[in-house]
Amino acid sequence: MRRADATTLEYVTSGSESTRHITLIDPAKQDPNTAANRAMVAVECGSSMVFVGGSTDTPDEVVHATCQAIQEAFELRAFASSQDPESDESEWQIPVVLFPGGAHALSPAADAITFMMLMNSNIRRFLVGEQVRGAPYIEKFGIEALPTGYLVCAPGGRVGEVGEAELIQPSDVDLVRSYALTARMFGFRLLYLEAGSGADAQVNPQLIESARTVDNLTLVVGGGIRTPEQALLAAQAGADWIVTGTLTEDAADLQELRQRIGGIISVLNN
Ligand code: 1GP
Repeated sequence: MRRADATTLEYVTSGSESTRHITLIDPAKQDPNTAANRAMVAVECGSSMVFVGGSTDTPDEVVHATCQAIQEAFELRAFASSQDPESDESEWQIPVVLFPGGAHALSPAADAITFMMLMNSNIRRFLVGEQVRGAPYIEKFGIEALPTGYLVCAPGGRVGEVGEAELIQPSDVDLVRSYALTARMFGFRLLYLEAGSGADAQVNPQLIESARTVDNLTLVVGGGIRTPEQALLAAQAGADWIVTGTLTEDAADLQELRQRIGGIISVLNN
């Protein structure tokens, strides 16, 4: 649930002293109730946004049930906090944002959607085709679109393969800057540098630094980040937001999840 006094885009693009954390929940990887429990632990640890999406072929119903379960959990926690003078209700006003693999993975229960162009794809479908199919539903559902340039960097993982991306290589510092400029000139507000879910290497920090030299773009970085040290590298290079997904999915239980996300957020806040 987002704050009543600001759009999700304002929340996402407003500067913050420290790099903020996004928890990515893939609806294909757990039932909605487990997803809600994981999202609550993430927010208790200081995660500032939830992305719902990831896999390429998850049906709408599963995405919707997951968004609903997370929203209901946050609303209950916000209400409980509003009744407790010691608690801060706004802690639970965390946007739930669709991170879609295509026009099929949409839900009216989401606050917003990363409305993305996979800028280095070789196929029309991921440049504009899925977007044209999804836009009328996004309008109908009243979901806020976050204009996002999405760039897949090596190793790229499954999204690189499915999206037929010409991967940005670790040494492509000038190319990534050209993409960042292009994103801004198209009017995108976010640029997402993606190494691929579960990647064995994170986005090269030099690529982040190079993209950072372009003003007025909010930089989101994800893929292969599992440790506080990796998160710190991305943050120091200039990421505004860091996304982690796999570390949530393969945590043995909520306690381990708390330690993992807590560890990452504590280095981001220092
Ligand atoms: C994938 O960038 C995200 O789109 C998260 O990647 O699963 O490797 O954390 P991980």
